[in-house]
Amino acid sequence: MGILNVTPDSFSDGGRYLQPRAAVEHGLRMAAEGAAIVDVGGESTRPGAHPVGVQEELRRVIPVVEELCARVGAGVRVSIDTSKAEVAKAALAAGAGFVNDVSALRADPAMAEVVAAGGADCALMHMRGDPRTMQRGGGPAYEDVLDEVKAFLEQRMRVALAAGIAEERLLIDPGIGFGKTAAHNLELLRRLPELAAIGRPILIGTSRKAFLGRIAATASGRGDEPVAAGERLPGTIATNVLALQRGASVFRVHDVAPLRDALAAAAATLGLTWTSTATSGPTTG
Ligand code: PMM
Repeated sequence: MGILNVTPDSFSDGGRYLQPRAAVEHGLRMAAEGAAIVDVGGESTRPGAHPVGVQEELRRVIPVVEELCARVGAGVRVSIDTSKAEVAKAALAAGAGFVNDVSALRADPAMAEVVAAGGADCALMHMRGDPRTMQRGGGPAYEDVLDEVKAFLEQRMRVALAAGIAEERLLIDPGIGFGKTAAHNLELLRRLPELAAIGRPILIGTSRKAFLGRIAATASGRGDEPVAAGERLPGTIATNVLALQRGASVFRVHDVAPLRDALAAAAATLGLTWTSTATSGPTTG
């Protein structure tokens, strides 16, 4: 899953793809590099980000979704990264086939029905709080982060099923970096097989996230200041490869070509048959 943020303020690529033409070209490039899904988002979810109104979000994303859907080849799906039912509905009407809702159908009471009526695939992600507040204060606390995330995802799956979304359309995502400390993120990655027990494909998003910047800063003796987002590819590769080994099958990333090659090599080593469009084998079924 290639990330296409049509926003002025996303943490690593904000402002780069605000012009529809630049956004579409980048989406097509990621598809050509092997992304099976291109995830178009018009509202930043970085910590502290301010909400965007529905009209502004529609204005940013719909022209991009329309043109991408017309131009990506067969076998590549366009996803809409939104928590607003109106945006999801317009994107599905424009040809998108996947709704990536970081609120897991909580932010907008009309969202579940839109996904169900559109027959779309849907990623349910765990988040503590909302993007404005999730990393505030002394940091979030959990009794057992994996157990809480798992119980949340099971509960959101029940809500989705009750709204008429078909089970085979659902993916689950522990929400790396959303209301979690670095230690929580690492524990979730380590214990991913426990989430795989839910029985739905796992989507994982570690790409360029801050905890990788801090690990790299420590490793290279640069102190407490995280390395820049553009320097977090090695950590992105390491965590996605380990997530593959632990049962993830959809990898939301900025750098599609390097991740394609890393995941292919990892899958071959593990004896999995993985292409950028499918995983199967002993550990992922
Ligand atoms: N992370 C971001 C945005 N959307 N969606 C899912 N399902 N999982 C994630 O981990 C996730 C997401 C934040 O990253 P970005 O600002 O680079 O898009």
